[in-house]
Amino acid sequence: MISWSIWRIPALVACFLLMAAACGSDDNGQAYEADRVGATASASIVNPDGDVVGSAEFEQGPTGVLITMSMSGLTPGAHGIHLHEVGACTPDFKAAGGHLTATDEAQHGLKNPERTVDNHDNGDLPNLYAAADGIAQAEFFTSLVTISGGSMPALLDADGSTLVIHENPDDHLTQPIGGAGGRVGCGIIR
Ligand SMILES: [Cu+2]
Repeated sequence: MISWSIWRIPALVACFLLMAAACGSDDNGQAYEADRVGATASASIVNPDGDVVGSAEFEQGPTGVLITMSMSGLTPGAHGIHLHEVGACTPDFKAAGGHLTATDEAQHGLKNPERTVDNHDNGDLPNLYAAADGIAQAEFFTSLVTISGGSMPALLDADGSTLVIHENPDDHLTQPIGGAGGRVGCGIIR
């Protein structure tokens, strides 16, 4: 009888967790599809000539998405890097559209004092730094997007999304892209 009871406890906990994962709700009681923890995506990053110059892996964690990437052929130093709203890099990188956001009123910039949880630019990330040889390796974490939907805008939504690398640093303040300049790398997230 004792061993049966001990076995029952984790089973009941597991059932509860499964129910919670299948049907979450926010503070307002609105149901949303829970983030699929462990969901993954990846992107092959090309330069404006279409040559593959890097790659990125995306993994959904319980509170956000971990991005692991490597890239070569960059000018040394800081480069703005963002999640853009359309999964396209051709005919040129403008096809990637603007940043992935949940509102047209989105405020760009991690240091922007006008920014709130209701209007942040979901595509924002810290800068990517390339070494003297043009190689950059980085891990980023963002709680402002999801891989496939749930609490935040999805990378793999109907029109997809892209990881875009800019020629200059993002100052994390200036609208709409932190003064990061042209687009030197683009990867469709799949
Ligand atoms: Cu950008």
